[in-house]
Amino acid sequence: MTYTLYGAPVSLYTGKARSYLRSQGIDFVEVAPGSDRYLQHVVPTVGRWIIPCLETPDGEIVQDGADIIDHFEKGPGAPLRRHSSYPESPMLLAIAHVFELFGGEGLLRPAMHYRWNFDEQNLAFLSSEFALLVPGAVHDHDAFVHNSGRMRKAAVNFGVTPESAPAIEAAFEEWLDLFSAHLERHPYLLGDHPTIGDYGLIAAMWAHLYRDPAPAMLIKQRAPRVGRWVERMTTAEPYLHEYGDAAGSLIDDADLPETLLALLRYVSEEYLPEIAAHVEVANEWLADHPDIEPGTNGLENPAARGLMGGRGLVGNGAATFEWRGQQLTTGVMPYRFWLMQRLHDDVALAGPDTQIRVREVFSSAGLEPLLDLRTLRRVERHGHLEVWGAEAS
Ligand SMILES: N[C@@H](CCC(=O)N[C@@H](CS)C(=O)NCC(=O)O)C(=O)O
Repeated sequence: MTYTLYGAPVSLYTGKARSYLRSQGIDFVEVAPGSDRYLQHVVPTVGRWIIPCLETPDGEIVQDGADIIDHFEKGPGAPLRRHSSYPESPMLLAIAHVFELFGGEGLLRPAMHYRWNFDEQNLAFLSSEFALLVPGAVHDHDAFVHNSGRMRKAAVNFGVTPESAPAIEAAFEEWLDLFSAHLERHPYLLGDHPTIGDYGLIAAMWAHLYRDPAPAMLIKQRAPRVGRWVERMTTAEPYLHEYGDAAGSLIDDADLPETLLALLRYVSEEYLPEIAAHVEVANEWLADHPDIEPGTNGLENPAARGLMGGRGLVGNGAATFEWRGQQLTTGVMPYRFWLMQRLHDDVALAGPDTQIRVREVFSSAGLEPLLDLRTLRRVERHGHLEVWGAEAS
């Protein structure tokens, strides 16, 4: 029953899937995307070069970190996992969704900044690590420096500029302090075992922010407890040391710790204006493109990830918003709306009293608007791509 994870140590989204597989004790091997099997079978199956992809023992290919998790949470892999990553409490579930979204998408700014703007500390490491994408490739440092220009430039799409850099660092240090304070009492975001909130956070926090040398040094010096959470998220065995024999239960949803509310407040300041601006731009674009067939994304290149094609480059599907006293412009990616819908859908399933309580908690953290952001058409995943659903009636 061995699964194959196609991914790479340097890859942000592979980190989410790998962390899940490890912490759930699932038997898997990781294979590079430069392998023949990936290039000749997986890429044609999913329609684009993208990692992570999972190949099941039956030969099914699952693309996307959240879909890989759901293969074990809600699909045929369920008997293999140790515990569910979706909290039963609708309140905790809503909070877990927030951090799945924020970790995978809202922490991309520090992830890109600390990866690409610290050459002295990072470059030799990155050059060696990127060579791992292609098995047997000769490590050519100069070629890497030349080729990495595209990725370096892509950082701009996430709002990383010389002007925003100091505030990105201040914001990330604030994040480390708040998360560290929370981890003083809790081994994971919502208690004694990881949830989809932790798996979202580990995306940015692993490959970029804990493995790359410059931010690793920062975390180890400033927030060692966060570093141990990262290590805990990447082991199959219990790694709980300072928490003693944690009972395995999640926190009480009627008594949310102040440190968790502080993290939610941080998300509202750090990410709410951005995702709200993205929804607005997407809705303008959808209003201008009423004829997109449901089940397609209306793009010339259907494999493109940005709203208007390409990679969401600034000037081509980008949104501008206020962040820490400056204007930032970032690329709009429909994938984020799909993650946000998972929050909306689960909140909608809760009873009326619970929904009121969720609103109260979100409102106290300044996050209530996140519950009401809607694109004119839902994002669906179809044929391994993000596509637009039917017009809302
Ligand atoms: N939401 C996606 C995102 C995957 C993703 O963006 N992967 C990156 C590597 S970390 C990638 O494959 N990029 C290739 C490209 O942009 O061409 C998932 O989890 O599958």
